Amino acid sequence: MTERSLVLVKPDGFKRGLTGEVLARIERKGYRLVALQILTPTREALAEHYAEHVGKPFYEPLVEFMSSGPVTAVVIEGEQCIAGFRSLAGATDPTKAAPGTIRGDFGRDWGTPAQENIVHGSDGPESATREIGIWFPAL
Ligand code: RTP
Ligand code: MG
Repeated sequence: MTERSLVLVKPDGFKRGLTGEVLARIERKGYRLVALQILTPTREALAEHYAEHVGKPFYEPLVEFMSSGPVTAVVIEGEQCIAGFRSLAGATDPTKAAPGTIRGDFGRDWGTPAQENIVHGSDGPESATREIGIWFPAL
């Protein structure tokens, strides 16, 4: 089934110049880029985006990190691209992510001081619709 997913190149990925690398991997996989913007997320947008994590111990450091600089927000489209992009991204903790995945190849510094793992990808069809609405209200 053709799906859309919301991908973020997080501030660590952006700062390290990995945006093109992430986009290249998405395109190489055969997914299409539907919309793209560079912006520094507000705390308000992040509270919506990370609604499921509000109140968890890692929430505050996560928002600090995510609002610390520009991110690239991207809507991708393709056959089962939600699960497919999460495979490309690899495990949440970059020290456990397999080599060949974005987080396995480039992620580091887990927990010091924030949970830096290069990318975000929607985790299901409902999250994807909800998150695309937050970052791209016009879509
Ligand atoms: P994402 O949402 O960024 O694609 O990552 P995910 O689904 O693999 O991970 P999720 O559980 O949704 O967590 C969102 C982000 O919060 C940070 N995090 N830190 N235990 C921790 O310290 C912890 N757990 C999560 C990470 O930046 C993670 O990507
Ligand atoms: Mg998640």
